[in-house]
Amino acid sequence: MTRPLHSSDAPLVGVVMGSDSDWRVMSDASQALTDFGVPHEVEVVSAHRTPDRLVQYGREARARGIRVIIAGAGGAAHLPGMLASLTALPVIGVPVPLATLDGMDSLLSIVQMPAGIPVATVSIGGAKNAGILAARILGTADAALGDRVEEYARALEAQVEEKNRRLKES
Ligand code: RP5
Repeated sequence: MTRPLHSSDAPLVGVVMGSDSDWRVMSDASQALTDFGVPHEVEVVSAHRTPDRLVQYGREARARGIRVIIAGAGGAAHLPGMLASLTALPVIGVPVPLATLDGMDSLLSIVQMPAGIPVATVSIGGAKNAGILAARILGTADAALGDRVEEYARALEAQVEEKNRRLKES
């Protein structure tokens, strides 16, 4: 699954995170996108430490050709919601677990958005699913990518069938 989505390498997904310390989790999103052949960019954008950068990123992403934003942050995780308020692009939020509170604080900071400004929140630490969800969204308008997403789901299904077969044999 390493074929590029388009001939150009222009990023279609922006993977952003509040700190480089979030990369241990967010790299899974980047890996999933790479596996599906989706060109993407990776940036540190902090809602609290770099507010001007946050506004610029959110306001310019769509015009730059980005189609989906994956935003991960820990603790007082305002990055996904603030980005969603600055752009019409779909935003997928990843609650990053920190040492304290096990990521519940991140989850609640991201998931409880006011009506009108949605963030599609994945599970705590669920960056891989965020990458797959972005591929699914882009796959609605790109048949080849949609096919790769479907192949992936079929492969998972086959793995379970194989495990069942072995279980019955043992
Ligand atoms: C959040 O604060 C970041 O998203 C990160 O999860 C957390 C800690 O950041 P560092 O102090 O490690 O840079 O805004």
